[in-house]
Amino acid sequence: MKIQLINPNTSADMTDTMAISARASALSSTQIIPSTPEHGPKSIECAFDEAIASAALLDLIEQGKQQNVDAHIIACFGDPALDAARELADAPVIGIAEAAFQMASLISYRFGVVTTLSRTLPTSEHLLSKYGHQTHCSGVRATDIPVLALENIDNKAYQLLKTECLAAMEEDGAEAIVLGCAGMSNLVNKLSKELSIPIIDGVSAAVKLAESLHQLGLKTSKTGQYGKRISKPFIGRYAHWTQ
Ligand code: 2AL
Repeated sequence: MKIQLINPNTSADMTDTMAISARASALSSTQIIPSTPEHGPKSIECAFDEAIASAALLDLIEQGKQQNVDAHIIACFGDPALDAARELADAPVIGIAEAAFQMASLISYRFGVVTTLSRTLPTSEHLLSKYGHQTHCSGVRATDIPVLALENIDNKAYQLLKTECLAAMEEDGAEAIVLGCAGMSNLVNKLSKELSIPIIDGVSAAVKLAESLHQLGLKTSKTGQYGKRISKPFIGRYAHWTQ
């Protein structure tokens, strides 16, 4: 099968990192097609970044559709434009936050989330509530590591991340930890070994869910909320969306 792996920020280095993680967890028959927008913020860390990144992200979903991909992954922990992408796509669209929460809830009664900036805490909290995982989350913790500092993470930042994971376990009672950024996907093995607790990376979780849905022949329902978008004229730079 073909999985389009969309990094909605414009950091090509981050796309490369997540593509390595995605390929490491994918079946050998799965083709991972990494995709980075040409326009938009270098990292997504607040509502403004998300809003600007969303239009380019939807263009990439359309591109993936033209390439007949079997699933799209939105690899940013805020799951930006996920509902809009599902309206556009026929194939499944999987956000890495939702994928990670789903996987974590299968192997732990309470999981913790360790993310980047404190500024992004409400985003994770809103998503937990939206997806119905709030009661199974022991808490969301921030490291205050900017997303772009994860590209070449130094030991100081890694220790910060590990400290928050330990605090999630010891103070909050987390039985598993969800890493709250696609740029952390390459740290999952090291953290798993050092902390002896399940560590869930949303990119790998999304790949495995995409493969499962494909093998079961399940696609996005086109009835109701994820039905086709409403036809109308679009003006100016969005004229290509006119139907
Ligand atoms: C993210 C992420 O996964 N990619 C990005 O640009 N921002 N998430 C986050 N919590 O900051």
